[in-house]
Amino acid sequence: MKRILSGIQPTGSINIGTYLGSVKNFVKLQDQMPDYEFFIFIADLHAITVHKDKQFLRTKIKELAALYVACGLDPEKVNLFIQSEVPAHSQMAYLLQCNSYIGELERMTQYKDKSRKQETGVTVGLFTYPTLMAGDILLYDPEYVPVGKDQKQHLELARDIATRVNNKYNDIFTVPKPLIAEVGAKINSLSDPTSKMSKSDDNEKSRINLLDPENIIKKRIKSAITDSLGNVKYDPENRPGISNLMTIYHVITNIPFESIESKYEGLGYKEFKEDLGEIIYQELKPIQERYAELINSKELDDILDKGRDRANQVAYKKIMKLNDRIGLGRKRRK
Ligand code: ATP
Ligand code: LTN
Repeated sequence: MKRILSGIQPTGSINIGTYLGSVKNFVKLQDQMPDYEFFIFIADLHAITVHKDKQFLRTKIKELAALYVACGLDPEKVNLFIQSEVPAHSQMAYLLQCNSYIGELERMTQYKDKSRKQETGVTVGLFTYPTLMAGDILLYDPEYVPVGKDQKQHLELARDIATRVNNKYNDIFTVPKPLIAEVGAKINSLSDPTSKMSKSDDNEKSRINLLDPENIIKKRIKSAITDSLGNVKYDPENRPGISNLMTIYHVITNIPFESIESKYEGLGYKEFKEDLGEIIYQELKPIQERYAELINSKELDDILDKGRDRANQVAYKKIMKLNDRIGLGRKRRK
């Protein structure tokens, strides 16, 4: 069976950017592509490339798993698991590091950005992060990897590494293709609409988290940066603020941009923002209700156990096969 795989970091609460750009797309895909086996995991090993408090990390891992299911991921269709519970991920990262070059990792823009922002020492883990990510992917031979635009460069590196290892060790990996959602692929910050809405932004006003209460959701939209022109018009180049809000509106409701423009013609931002606040709240309400049921439930643990067991089954096989091809250990008796 062909496969699809993606991961998400438990570095903070999920915001509507990640939800609209990644999670929602995933929920759609699981229904649109019934011929594929889905793997989705919580990338906790990725989260520790920058130091995290133990309690914070534990809480976020569980929260993320519950949120995924609350957002509509169907455990019958998707293997949901926690990365560190499948040891092959760390093993594969090492094997791929021995097939990657310092120069190509130095070119990764996310590494350049994140290492620049780092006040204390930059860890080797932050540097080798893309090889861990390549390993996450190549272990499962997925045909497609749904990601946001910001992960495209990492995915290209994974493809390069796969091709290199294939040439060296006789076609062991499927070369994965990115699957990038057309609109909604990038939701920007509410306080700086030229940069991505991110969970690691220090400014809380820059985002709406999936578990935010109604009053916060509406407050954040009300205070979102727009411009002084005052008319609702989609023009991402020249008017990033209002266009970003319209993108959120469009991705949730499926209403085309032109129809949104005509709906608010002659009205100011106030009406538009009030409606958008309500639209977001209505979208998040059922998710929050389901989350409350799941967070401390046995149901959630059972889902994660099942996902872990299936992932281990596939990943262990691949690691053993690669070890063999490289010539590590003793030759396996088949
Ligand atoms: P950080 O900002 O801390 O690096 P993040 O907010 O980008 O994290 P991730 O866990 O790295 O979140 O991303 C999970 C997935 O969601 C990725 O595929 C990413 O591309 C996508 N994604 C994250 N933020 C957005 C956004 N604002 N718009 C669209 N997609 C997003
Ligand atoms: N690096 C990604 C998360 C991630 C991932 C993956 C995505 C880790 N491993 C494998 C797709 C496939 C991020 O920061 N969004």
